[in-house]
Amino acid sequence: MNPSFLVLAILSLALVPLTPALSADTLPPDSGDSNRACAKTDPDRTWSRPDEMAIKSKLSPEQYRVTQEEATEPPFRNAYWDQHADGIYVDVVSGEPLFSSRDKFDSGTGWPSFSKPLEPRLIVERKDNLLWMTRTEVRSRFADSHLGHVFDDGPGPTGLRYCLNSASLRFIPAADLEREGYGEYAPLFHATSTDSAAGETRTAIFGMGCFWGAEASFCGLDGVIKTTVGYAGGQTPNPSYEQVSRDNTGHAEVVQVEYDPKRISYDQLLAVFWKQHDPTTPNRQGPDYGSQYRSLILFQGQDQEATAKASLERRATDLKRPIVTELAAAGPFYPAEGYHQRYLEKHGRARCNPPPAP
Ligand code: MHO
Repeated sequence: MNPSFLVLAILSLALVPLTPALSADTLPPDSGDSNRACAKTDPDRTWSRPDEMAIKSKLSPEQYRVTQEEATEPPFRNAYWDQHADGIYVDVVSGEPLFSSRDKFDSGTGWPSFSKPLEPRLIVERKDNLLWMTRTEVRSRFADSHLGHVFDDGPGPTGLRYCLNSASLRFIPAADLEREGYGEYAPLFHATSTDSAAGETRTAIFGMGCFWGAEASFCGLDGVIKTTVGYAGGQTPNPSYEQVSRDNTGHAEVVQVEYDPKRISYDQLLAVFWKQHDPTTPNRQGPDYGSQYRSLILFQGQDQEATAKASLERRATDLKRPIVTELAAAGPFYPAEGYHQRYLEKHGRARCNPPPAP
């Protein structure tokens, strides 16, 4: 690249105004294998940086210059600046998962731009002073690839713009995540399920405090096809964990349980729900306070509503204090960030909080 082009490229990378239109959040239908979703994931997954020879032979000259020599590829003439498909972006050298299409937005810069990393632990930030300005370089943790820079003029809620080089990345389409060994990210792209009787499976949504534990209560039960943690019951579209934890989105931390009603009934799921949390503490589960931790049943369809009401009445007769569980019709469900999915499994823990007193 000639030097004047490089200066132009870097200046536009820093200065081009944003068009903060988030990429469409329409999610494709589930791709299939019904047993995969509750599979255990490796809690301490690592990636490796191949040796110099292997890196050289694996990468194109441009990929090499960008990842190994901190070059910047030209805007608009790169693979992913205008790509909107659902999937994740991994390091081209090591395969470590870095960004998600759910956080990709059209920055107008000609480089792929994201409002947040998929796995913050895999992103290393470093100040650089190239070209008379201080910028924050972003690199991958294991491969130590140069990826691009992060600026603070991005869209909400993070306000960040991770401006990346396509040459540092490999895109894995949502439909290939399982096959490529990134199955834990597949829930990010599952359809938001408020359409109850669409197929042979149904979904149930429960809020019962910290969603890590809520998910662990259902994941693995016979007849439970898949669990996904997320946010529901409030107003803010597409909220982040940080937003929800501020207790003003109206959302609760919830688990969405996809189940096969021939193998496990909604009533049986409700029995687990009552047993695994304390439905008598308003906006609180153990040490976790705030409306995001409220006890909540979001029913889908009249049959779930009737079953939930009857189940609540039965449970009330067993408890000394009144049940404060909110029952409401399900609205949109927003899957949580990848690192919250099957969190306790990944961290070798069984539950968030001590079990409720019987
Ligand atoms: N007290 C818990 C809450 C996490 S849950 C995902 C913790 O921070 O460990 O809200």
